[in-house]
Amino acid sequence: MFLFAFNATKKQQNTSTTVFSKQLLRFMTGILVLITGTLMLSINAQAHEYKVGDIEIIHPYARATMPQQTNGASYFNLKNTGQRDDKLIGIESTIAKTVEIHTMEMNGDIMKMRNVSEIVIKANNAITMKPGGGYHIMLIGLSKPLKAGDTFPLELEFERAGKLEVMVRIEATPIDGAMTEHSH
Ligand SMILES: [Cu+2]
Repeated sequence: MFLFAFNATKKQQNTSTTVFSKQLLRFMTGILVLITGTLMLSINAQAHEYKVGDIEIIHPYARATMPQQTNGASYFNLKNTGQRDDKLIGIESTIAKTVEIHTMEMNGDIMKMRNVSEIVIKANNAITMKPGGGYHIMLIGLSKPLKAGDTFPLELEFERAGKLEVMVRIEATPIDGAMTEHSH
């Protein structure tokens, strides 16, 4: 009787050890997956940068479009690491008939887009483009729909730093994104 009880306790201990190590293994695997994922992401982000003179273009991307959509938009971060102001004065692409620099501002309740001829990037400063406000690159008359996973070239011209070609990555559009942002 006494022996039996002892055995039972021992068995329980073994089981709980097994359960514990299984959980630990799962936890460790989870951590590993997380670390690997983070590493790959940061390598990806680092690889997607372009530089000409003091100007850096970081992560140029565009939102995927629907087949019937004729216009699209591209965004990137602009950085001027130099001691003098520079200007983005020209932009071209084979992906669209016309490429324009737009700003988007709230005018009361109405979102208004305006075509501007240049973007000034102040010395030691950065400009972040993102959907929903501020600057974006408008692609008017797309030669083909923008498909997530594809890339297309964008030729940028800066007054001081000169010309730079970047590859724009097309990213999936969030469900409610495209319609509200880029209906002219
Ligand atoms: Cu626009």
